[in-house]
Amino acid sequence: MRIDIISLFPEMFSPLEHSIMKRAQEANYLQIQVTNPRDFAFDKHRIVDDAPFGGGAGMVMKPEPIYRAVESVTKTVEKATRRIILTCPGGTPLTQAKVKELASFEHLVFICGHYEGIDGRVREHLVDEAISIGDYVLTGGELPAMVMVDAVARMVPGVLGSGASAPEDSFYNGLLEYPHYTRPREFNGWEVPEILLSGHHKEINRWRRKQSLKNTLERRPELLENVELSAEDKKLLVEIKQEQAGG
Ligand code: 4GS
Repeated sequence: MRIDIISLFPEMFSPLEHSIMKRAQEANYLQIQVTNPRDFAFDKHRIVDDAPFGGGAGMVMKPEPIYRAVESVTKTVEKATRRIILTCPGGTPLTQAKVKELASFEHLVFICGHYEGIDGRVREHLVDEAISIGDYVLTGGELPAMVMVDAVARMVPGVLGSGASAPEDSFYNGLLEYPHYTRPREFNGWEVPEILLSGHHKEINRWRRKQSLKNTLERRPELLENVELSAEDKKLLVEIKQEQAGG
């Protein structure tokens, strides 16, 4: 997958040069490039923002440098299925379902807003979709772009390596995760659940599924409404509710 990021602050993307994202790029599962719209501002002072028409505080990012920056990264990628995304609080909320959808494209372009915002014509004419990472306001679209790139990248085959854990994590199956434990068996008097030491894989899987259902029921019950529960899941939920009622 190829990912292009359009940002006035390319240095902010250094987290992508570490750990899994670094390895994924080195192994060529991902090609990520950051393009600065300032390089496409052709006036003497390379101006990328201006005061808003109609007045008001703050500056607005001009459309032409962003338009040219996007053109420069789209014309070099041939015949790719592509999505041009604006990171913006008014966009579609980011969910794991949305992440999976984005992961099906060959080329993603993220436009990061900064200052008060971007000239409205960018969203109206250039962008395929605006996406938000949550109902709060940040200083720029760089962190949201990084969140989206990270979440999408780990869905790309190969990125997580051979011990691929994407199918098991939170939200992949619509539920929260079960807890994980490692050595030592006892620490500070705190013990790991006995069942995990038993070697009974069927029982362990049942216990994990039950913990997953329990965490979801207790912390995010609304998620259960959108999950297909098996007969076994329903039995486990009855057990959980009985245990809760029993104190
Ligand atoms: C978000 C968000 C955001 C909005 C960018 C104010 C600078 C800022 N982008 N999800 N201007 N939440 N963007 O807060 O995506």
